[in-house]
Amino acid sequence: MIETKQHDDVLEIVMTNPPVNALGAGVRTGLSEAIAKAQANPAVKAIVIRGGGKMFSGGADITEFGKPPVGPMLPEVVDAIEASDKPVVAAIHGMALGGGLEVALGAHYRIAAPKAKLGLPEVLLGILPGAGGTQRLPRLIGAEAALGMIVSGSPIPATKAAQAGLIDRLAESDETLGDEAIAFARTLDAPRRTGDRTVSADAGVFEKFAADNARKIKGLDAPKACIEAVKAATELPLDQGQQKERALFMQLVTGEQSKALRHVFFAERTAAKIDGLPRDIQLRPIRQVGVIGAGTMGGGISMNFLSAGIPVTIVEMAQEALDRGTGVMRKNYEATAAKGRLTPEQVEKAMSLLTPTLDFGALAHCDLIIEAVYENMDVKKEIFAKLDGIAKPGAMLASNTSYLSIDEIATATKRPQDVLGLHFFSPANVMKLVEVVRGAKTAPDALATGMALAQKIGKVPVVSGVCYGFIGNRMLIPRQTNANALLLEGATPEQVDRVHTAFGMPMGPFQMADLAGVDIGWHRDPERIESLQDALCAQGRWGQKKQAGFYDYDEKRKPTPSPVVAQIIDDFRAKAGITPRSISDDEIMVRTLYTMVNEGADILAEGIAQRASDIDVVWNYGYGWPRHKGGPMFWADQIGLDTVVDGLKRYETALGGDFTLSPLLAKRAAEGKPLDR
Ligand code: T1G
Repeated sequence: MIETKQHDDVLEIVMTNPPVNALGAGVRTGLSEAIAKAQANPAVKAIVIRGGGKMFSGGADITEFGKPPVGPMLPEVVDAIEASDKPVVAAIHGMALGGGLEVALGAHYRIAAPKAKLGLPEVLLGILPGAGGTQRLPRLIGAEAALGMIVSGSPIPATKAAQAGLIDRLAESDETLGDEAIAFARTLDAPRRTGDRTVSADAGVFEKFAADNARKIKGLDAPKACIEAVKAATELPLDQGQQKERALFMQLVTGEQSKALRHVFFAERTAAKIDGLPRDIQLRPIRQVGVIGAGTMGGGISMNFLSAGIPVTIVEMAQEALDRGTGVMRKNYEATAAKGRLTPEQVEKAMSLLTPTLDFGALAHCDLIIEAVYENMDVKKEIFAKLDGIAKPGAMLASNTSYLSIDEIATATKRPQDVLGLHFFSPANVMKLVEVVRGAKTAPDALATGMALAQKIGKVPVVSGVCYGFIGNRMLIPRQTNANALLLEGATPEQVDRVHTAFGMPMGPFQMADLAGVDIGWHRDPERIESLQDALCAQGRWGQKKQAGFYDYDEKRKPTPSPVVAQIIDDFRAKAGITPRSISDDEIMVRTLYTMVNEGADILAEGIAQRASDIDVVWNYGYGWPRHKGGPMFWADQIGLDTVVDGLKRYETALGGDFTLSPLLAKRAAEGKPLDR
């Protein structure tokens, strides 16, 4: 956990707790003992603390939260470092995050390798830096800069940290850091305690910061507490400020929001594991990707690979479509560059890796080919049959289908073992989620390669079995069915959507329909009007793209309730003989959110999802589920599965004959156990 090395009169203390040097009890004990021993050792004139392996430290051991505390606690260890009578230098490479950076803040001096990153991401876990970070960081870089780092949770590069005064020196490289730190320590003859400093701030700084960030921190407990703790640093001496920090930390770490955010942190990492497959399974090399279809999805999918430096051959049927598709890709890159997130050179580099062609045969040299064409089974099977004759042996053949059966698509080939689903979410170059769909015959190495590749291009992959809509879109079905029914029964689109946005979703079912396109899946026959969707589409109300859908939109796409839609709904009610009634928010919540949980329980019971937490990852990264509520399955456990079951039973008449209560949900509710046993 801790190794020490004596370099003449400098003691080097190395934290060794792979993979991230999490500051678990063993590391804390070792650090504490090493610092204490050094005080009593006359041969030690100065101390260097660094991390073994790939980073300084990823912070406190999050797996310890919620368990009985084991001393020494991190604040004590950091205080002991700062109290050292011999100068202490923190030598930082890789990442110094959370408690890891707080250890470095307890040191008297800091030197970092040029590519190192330093941050206090606790707020992303629903907590705050609880080992003095809210008190020492402001004393080093000022209250406003500290507020920015602590409330955003975003790490900063070592170069910026040097400019801010957070570190004293930049080393030449990772490789020279150790020696440079020891040499630096040797030049020091006294400690320089950050806690001895004071920091002041104009009174309005904190209120202004809170007001400027109001939208971002709305409904979240941790950011407010971070602001309060940093404010305390400008008003109180270190020890009192630390007491304030500790009190706020304890409130947050035991709160529902932090439990949910920690759940998502681990759920995302667990989702990357495929039960039953060895973690070191041999992956297929993917050097060249082929994409069929240069539409919105094909273009977005291609950008993910190009941005990761993987060449893409993109195929279309007609030159005009090909040119339009590649033009949109370039425009998207240039828009990102305009925001300073890409350099023009990076744009050109990415686009240089793209080979647009009308020649289907050009896919023969690809290691992975992703079909992203019209959502029609016959079209897809025709394409896969052609691919079967063109793709090289061992090439992976993926469909981006969002609903259809990968097993049926695979029957169009003689290589079902190479066929899988890679379901990207629109806009594919932005949304992090990829559902990696395993067919009945998908080879384990193909599945594992799909998962690893998704991570390589910066996505969050989740394994899904084959069913209509896989995990996320299948759960949308009961939500949308009930949302539409609620309109006919008396609710308005804005009432249904408000329940969802008040819950924390970025948008409600009807806002989402307008964004995605009301005409998705429409039969295109304006004479055939059998549903609200038909009625809207027949009048050209296809959503935001037509400035009219369930809402009216101005040129800035600002939505307003539509009297036309209200009339369409009224006409539909009259035709169906429905007398509108007042609909409560509770009924909307149950019929559109509890039914999603019910569907998720079936998805779990059928083995379509490996774990309930995988379903949560799908909803966090594919649909913007509020992270501080963990995900639909975590949230259901938090409010109580019996609450969910009781709610569904309360509205079983309105839910109608098509609705069936998930046996797994009913069972777990009766047992008082969570869905993920
Ligand atoms: N504690 C416990 N386990 C951790 C961990 C942590 N802090 N960080 C990572 N792991 C596990 C992770 O679950 C995974 O496990 C493995 O390490 C590799 O992680 C008092 C209270 C550091 C940037 O929020 O952001 O300090 O799946 O796949 O991509 O103020 O991990 O292999 O079994 O993410 O190289 C604050 C959280 C804690 C940083 C590395 N620190 N970690 O990314 O590896 S609270 C954080 C990360 C705190 C103090 C407070 C990333 C990383 P498994 P990985 P990576």
